[in-house]
Amino acid sequence: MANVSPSTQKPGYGADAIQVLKGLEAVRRRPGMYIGTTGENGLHHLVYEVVDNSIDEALAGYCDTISVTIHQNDSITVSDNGRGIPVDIHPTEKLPGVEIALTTLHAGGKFDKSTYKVSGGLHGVGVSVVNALSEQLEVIVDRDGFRHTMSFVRGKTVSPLTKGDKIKGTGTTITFKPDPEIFNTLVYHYSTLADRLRNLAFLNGGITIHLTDERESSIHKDTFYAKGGLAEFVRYLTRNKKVLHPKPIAFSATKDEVEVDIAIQYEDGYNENTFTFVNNINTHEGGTHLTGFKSALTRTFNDIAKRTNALKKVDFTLGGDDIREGMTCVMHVKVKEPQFEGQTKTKLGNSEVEGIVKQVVNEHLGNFLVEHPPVAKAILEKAVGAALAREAARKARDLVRKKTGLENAVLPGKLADCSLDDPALCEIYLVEGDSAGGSAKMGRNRSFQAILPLRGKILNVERARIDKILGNEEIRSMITAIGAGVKDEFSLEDARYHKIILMTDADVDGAHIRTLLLTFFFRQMNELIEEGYIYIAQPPLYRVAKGKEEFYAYTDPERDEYIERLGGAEGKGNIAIQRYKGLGEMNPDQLWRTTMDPEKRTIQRVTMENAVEASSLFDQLMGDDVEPRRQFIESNAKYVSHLDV
Ligand code: 0RA
Repeated sequence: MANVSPSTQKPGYGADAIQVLKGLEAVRRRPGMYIGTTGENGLHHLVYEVVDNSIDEALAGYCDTISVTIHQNDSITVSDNGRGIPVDIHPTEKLPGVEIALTTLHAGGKFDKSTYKVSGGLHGVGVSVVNALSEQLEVIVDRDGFRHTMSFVRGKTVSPLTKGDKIKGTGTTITFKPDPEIFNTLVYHYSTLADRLRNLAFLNGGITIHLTDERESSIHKDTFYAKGGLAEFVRYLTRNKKVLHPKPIAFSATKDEVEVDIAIQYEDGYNENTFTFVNNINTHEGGTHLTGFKSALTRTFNDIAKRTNALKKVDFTLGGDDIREGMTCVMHVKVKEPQFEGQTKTKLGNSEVEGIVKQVVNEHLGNFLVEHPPVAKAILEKAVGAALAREAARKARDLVRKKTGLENAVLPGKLADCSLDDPALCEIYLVEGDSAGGSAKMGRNRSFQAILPLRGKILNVERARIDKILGNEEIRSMITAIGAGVKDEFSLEDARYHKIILMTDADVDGAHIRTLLLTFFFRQMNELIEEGYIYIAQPPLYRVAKGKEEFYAYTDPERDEYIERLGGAEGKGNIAIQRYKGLGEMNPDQLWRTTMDPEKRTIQRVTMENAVEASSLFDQLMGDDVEPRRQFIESNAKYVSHLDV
């Protein structure tokens, strides 16, 4: 439009009208100032801007249906069944209301100061901006018994308001075609519009919003409607999740003219999803409403926890993150004069809102939880679990930190470390029992072999919370010795050994301990298994000897073979057969020769062919059912594949 001087445009227009044209020209010159970008976002923003006006009309109580249509030529129609934009001549502007609305920046308040604009789009610019950035725009107003039409080209009136046929209903229909001189794309994404309109339907319960796409040969349409508003919103967002309580927690209140709407749904996952809106605008960057919500949520749950003694298991208060684990929340706040701040102007700045949201949450959430003890209990249990896990993660981090700091000082006392410090050359034997541990310490090659004796049965990590796992002495020793941390803090590069060899007795107890250790590594240091760092030692089951000749047998057939080789059956010809019930029955030299000497030993590398299946298998095996566990212990070869080293 830069080719036409506004002042020569339309003779007869007053000074105000000239101002108007200058205003819209400014929009065309710097569209980014008004709609952010001239790319996809800006293009879609045009639709939101128009729809927001209809939403305002709906919120004022005069409209319940809005339709959006994407046409084949990339134009968009937005229509509503509201009162219709006023068509009478404005007393001071001397122009029809609808013309002012479409040609004046921030026109909304100019002729209707009493209605407060709740919606109004991201930049609150109004439909005149859409008009300025459209190659063509046509408005139809059904009002006062007649259909009125008017059209514009790039913001300029090309056909003045015309009163047409008699009509019964009321409403406004705006059709616009985004200007290709302005936008570098004209292609609307159905799903982008659908997401926004769905949000609007959820945020403004009771409004029916239709979306139709005429561009495809088969017309695509959706209708969005939510009677229950935000409660339905969170239910929709958690539709594929396992929820902790059947009905969302939802409440609304108005304080000092600030309207607060909140719905909360907990599910059994570990993520937090909080969406906040102010006057229908998604406040991605948060702000005072979110701050108020978070602090009140934390306080309310801690209060309830204290009152119901839910924290007896933990000696600390629940943190905000703990309470928000598995939470999906939508908050919608309506503020008369919102101040938007931040990089993308999506952060609420109004300081008074923080206290208001806090009060509303304290009161309503507090009451809800008191009135619904099972819901409170389920959420608190989840939060306590999260708190314990967080504490455990901290402990694990400390362990790693200590290790990198004063290494020798904090290595477990029971560890007999090796002298080399290249992890690729080093191995650690985790040995069942102190006596076998003692033999292993004496029999080893101390340059590259470390020994950590483990006393008795280690904790079943499958059935314990992370804090308990890390509170276990034997487990802590292992973590410290290995030096790579656990879970999220695990880092393979910090592993002090590239071979971690489990050495347990060849009996049921030994098999059980081995399973417990494998479960621990699987859950807490999975990468060690994935990278093939975990091995199982193969101590012999028998010693077959005659005079100075001796053989170690690892299986029954092997034993029989050696017996035969030495000339006969047991008892004949002074053949001595010893069955090892435990590692402790071997002296250090025997243990070295049979089980630890890399030249002679056989060790099995533990592999996980399918971690997901392995996970559920561990779950079954280490769970409460005794039978599968017994079977597993008898044949846990499933987990290991043979590897000669
Ligand atoms: C100002 C005053 C009145 C209605 C509207 C604006 C209005 C604007 C839009 C934009 C899209 N749809 C709309 N519907 C209504 C009402 C004035 C009156 O009737 O008293």
